[in-house]
Amino acid sequence: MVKDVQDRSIDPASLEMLALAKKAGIETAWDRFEKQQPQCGFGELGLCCRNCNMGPCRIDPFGEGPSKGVCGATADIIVARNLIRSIAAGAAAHSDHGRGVAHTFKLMSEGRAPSYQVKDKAKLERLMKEYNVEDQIALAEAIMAEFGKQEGPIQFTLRAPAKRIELWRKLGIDPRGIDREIVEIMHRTHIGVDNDYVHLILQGLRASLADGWGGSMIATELQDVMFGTPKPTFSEANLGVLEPNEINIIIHGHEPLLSEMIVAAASDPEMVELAKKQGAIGINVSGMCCTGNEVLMRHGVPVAGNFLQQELAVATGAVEAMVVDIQCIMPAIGALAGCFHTKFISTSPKAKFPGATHMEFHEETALETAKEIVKVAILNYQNRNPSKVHIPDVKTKCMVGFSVEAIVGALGGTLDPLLGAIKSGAIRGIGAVVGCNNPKVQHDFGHLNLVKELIKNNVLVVTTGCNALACAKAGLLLPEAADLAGDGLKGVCKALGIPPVLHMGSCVDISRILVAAAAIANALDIDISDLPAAGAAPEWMSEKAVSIGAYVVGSGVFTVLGTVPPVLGSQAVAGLLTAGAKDVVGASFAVETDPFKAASLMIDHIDNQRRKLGL
Ligand code: SF4
Ligand code: MSK
Repeated sequence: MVKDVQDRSIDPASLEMLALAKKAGIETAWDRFEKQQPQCGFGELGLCCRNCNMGPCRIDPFGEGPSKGVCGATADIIVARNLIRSIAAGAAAHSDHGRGVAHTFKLMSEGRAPSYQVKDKAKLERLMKEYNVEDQIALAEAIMAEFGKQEGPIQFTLRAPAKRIELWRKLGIDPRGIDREIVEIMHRTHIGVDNDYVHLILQGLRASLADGWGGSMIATELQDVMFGTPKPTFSEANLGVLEPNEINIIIHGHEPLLSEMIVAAASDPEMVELAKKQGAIGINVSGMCCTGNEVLMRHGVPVAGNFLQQELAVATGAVEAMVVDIQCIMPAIGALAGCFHTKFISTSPKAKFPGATHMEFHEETALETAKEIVKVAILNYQNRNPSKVHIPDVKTKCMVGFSVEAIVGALGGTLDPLLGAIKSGAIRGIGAVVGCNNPKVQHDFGHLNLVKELIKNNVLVVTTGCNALACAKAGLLLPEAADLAGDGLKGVCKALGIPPVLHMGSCVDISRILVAAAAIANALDIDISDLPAAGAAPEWMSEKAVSIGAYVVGSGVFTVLGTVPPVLGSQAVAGLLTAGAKDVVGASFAVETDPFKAASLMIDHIDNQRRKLGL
């Protein structure tokens, strides 16, 4: 547990704001985390069950109290059920995001969402070919049907290497439909249904695969079609991107459906004129969390920070509006915004918050609503209290937007130079580092130290989500960061003019990493589980991260978690995840809270894989 404010983060902008918040008596997630101590020991071990009203039941981990719930459920059953319910929630969140994007794509295709257009025609055509359909509406219908499919396969799962698909089918974990697998978890974990921990975990893997190769991949692909496939671009990151003399609008959450429109509305000359009339010199839109990643990589919109910085951004007193959609938005923002002039504006029909003004966003009228929101922010400028404004003078340049297409482009149109560098050992392997922040660990410490260790040891890092934003703030997304890399990786980066840490996007864009892994495995004629690659989520906290971890392992990639998942109450489940899974799906989890040791585990794994491949 972190006690001293100065130990809460390693990010200088956050530390500056945390000191200010302490002085001003502003409560943050770190304070609330401390007030929660000690957190429930049964919950931490996954040993508490509330699945029926004979409970709640809990199992005594020391063997002195009850060893079974009222129904007879053991620790193994309870831990497995709790874990896969988290997977169901995470897969549902990503996939419902994907469904929202697919729905907008369908409306756009039918001419009913005039604010949206096709920006990547080539990708659209590739998708139509993949789905074997003749027109855009048929594609929209086929993709929408993936959610309610009963028998599978989900089309994009066929992008996995043949050996992987064969394994999924043999194990019975090839997903049949996105919604079906999530619903089946809820059914199987109801009292008195599935009570075999291995069988439960396999269903968790199946639902997670429906997320990674289904819902998340649909979100990524259709976002690229509608908003453009990211290309390398430069921008800036951290709280210093807020402008003292401009209207500051922060877009926070996950769906680019909204943030794209806010970005467009804020550049409307009428809006800029109105801002000037209010005495501001312009309108400054910046992002936060994954919707921040979306507009960062497509438009170079600066990003104010990652998950744990959302309250700190409001505490700068310089934010006219924090506009949110779905996921990772703290309900605490409402009360905090009330201490400043900040308008907290919710927009999703799915997500309302205490203290927020709800301006509901619909695809048919998206740009109009976005303009109304921007106008509310502009008119709020006059309410800013200059004596409460404090913007840390901390921001860093970053290079972002490495979609798979962009990586292939940077390599000269083929994966061969990358494969050559891996074979020669110049690049030892690939590390996928992703995930959230969590006040259980020092903010950004796990992210940055793990990534730095990996690149120092010639592991090329691909990143998304809040890890990507931590790396952006620390300058690791710049080509110059190659100087921190080992000689081999440094040489490759310098030759190609790329950073040693490649920003691949938001959380749903981990699907890009799956596509890249499949392409490399296919090129080498091996399975993903044979690649010299490893994954990590050093500061994860969300249920989406549980689903991500499960589909990454289910796809064959060894993954290290930096915060402890609530599974240690069952030795059997913990053993299955950290060892047994290797014999089943060819990959397993490790838990390591020390990022330096986590890096060693990943590097050892990569070296073993290299040896097995004869490299
Ligand atoms: Fe207790 Fe079983 Fe009900 Fe869970 S399902 S609350 S273990 S009786
Ligand atoms: S935003 S899920 S805190 S990565 Fe995707 Fe960051 Fe985790 Fe949310």
